[in-house]
Amino acid sequence: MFSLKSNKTAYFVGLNVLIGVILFTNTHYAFSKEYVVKAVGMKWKPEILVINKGDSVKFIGMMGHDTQSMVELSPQGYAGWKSNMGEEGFTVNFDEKGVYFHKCNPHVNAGMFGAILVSKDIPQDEFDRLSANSKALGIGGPAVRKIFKKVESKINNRIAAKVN
Ligand SMILES: [Cu+2]
Repeated sequence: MFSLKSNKTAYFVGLNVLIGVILFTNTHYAFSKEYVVKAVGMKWKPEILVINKGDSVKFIGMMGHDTQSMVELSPQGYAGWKSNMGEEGFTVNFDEKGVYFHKCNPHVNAGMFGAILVSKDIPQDEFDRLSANSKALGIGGPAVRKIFKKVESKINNRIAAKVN
């Protein structure tokens, strides 16, 4: 009798822990959003996307396109991504804040670049590093710098720095 009751207690404690883990896991996913970037003609729509840490981005409309992150215009040490040509629904998870530029390899000459901002809080020194790298770009440089100007206008602390 005693051992049966004890087993029941252990069972309920175990069940509660399990439910707790499930709720915690679901809560994590409930706050993460999936965004879409679509290849339209030789442009990415939206060209600049602002998301939060933990969100993901899915690339669609990929027939005749690919997507690759730009190492020199991503956070330092970021491993990067590269889809296959025409890979529909290629998805990237963003776990670190920062600015991530991406390109479509067949259309770099047409200026098919985009930027994903994971949070608008980009430290000034990181902004300066990216700015210097954008100026050093060869092919696609002018197109990237045009997008970089728009990125600058979206960053919180950059605007604050200008006001001061
Ligand atoms: Cu393309």
